[in-house]
Amino acid sequence: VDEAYLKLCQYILDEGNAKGDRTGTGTWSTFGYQMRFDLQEGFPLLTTKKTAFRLIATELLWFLKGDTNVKTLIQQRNHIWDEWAFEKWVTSDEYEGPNMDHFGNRAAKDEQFAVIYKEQMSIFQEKILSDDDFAAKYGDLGPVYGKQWRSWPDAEGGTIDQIKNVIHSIKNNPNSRRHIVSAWNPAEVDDMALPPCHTLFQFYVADGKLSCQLYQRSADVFLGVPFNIASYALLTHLIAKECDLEVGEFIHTLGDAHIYKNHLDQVNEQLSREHRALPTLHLNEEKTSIFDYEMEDLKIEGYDPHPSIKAPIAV
Ligand code: THF
Repeated sequence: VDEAYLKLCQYILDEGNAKGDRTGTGTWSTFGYQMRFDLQEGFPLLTTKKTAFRLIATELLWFLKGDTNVKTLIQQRNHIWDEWAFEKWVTSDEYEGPNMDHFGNRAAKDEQFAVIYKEQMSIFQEKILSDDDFAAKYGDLGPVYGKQWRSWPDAEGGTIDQIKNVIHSIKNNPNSRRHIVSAWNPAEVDDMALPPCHTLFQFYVADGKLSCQLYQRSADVFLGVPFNIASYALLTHLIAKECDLEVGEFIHTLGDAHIYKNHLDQVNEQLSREHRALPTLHLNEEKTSIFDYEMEDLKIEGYDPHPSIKAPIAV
């Protein structure tokens, strides 16, 4: 896993285009790239940098439950979606605190502002946890992954459960070429805090094994991609178990794959490290439905990574 991932990093450094972006951070970027991971070789959690499986798993379970509110994540000490909810709050007319325009960029460059931002962010997190009305209004990210996966609006005023349907089709018609889940709903993209980066995934059954391919339109290679690989690998394990199949490959297809300019030192540090043996994933055998898993049901064993490498997230 680390070899394929670091090869992508090196490729972007060697061949990437200098490209501006929505967040104003600046990137090195390439378009169209594919990696393949054999899930039989171990669980694909990077070993050249400690990668937080707990955050990846709680996020995936949050998607699978159809949840779109960051409150559930914050309750589990998972803060990877906070910035997008915070953005909604600080740009609303109810917000009366110090100006937070472009908070992501400014916090990365200006230490004094970073202190003020952290203060506002913790007030926000506290309010989400303690005030249900506030959480309902500002914790919700709009019709993001959880909503599209579990209740995509149909033309008759009902909803479509894409996860339930794809499990049904894998079980009943494994050879189908239509095992697809789409998060990209053009009618609702404008209402989402962030349009889905993982736009569409497809499953494939051969030889008693379940494979998954993801098309990711935009890939933050240093911070996001290590999470994304492990997340879809975990999803493939959960669906395979539900369908009585072994795991096959995870194929990761990237659109705009970019390294933010303020992640270059971190990438170079990681490129200098040697990879180690992959961990293994253990699922609670007693769980019978993919919708019933909790964090305690998912265990990673034999994970011995190099230390984590901190980097600012672009918002
Ligand atoms: N926006 C951007 N710019 N990059 C992304 O990867 C991204 N995501 C999700 C939504 N918007 C995105 C959120 N996923 C981290 C990792 C994944 C995220 C968001 C943040 C992160 O900061 N990880 C750090 C710290 C983790 C910790 O708190 O311990 C890390 O070192 O891994 C794409 O899915």
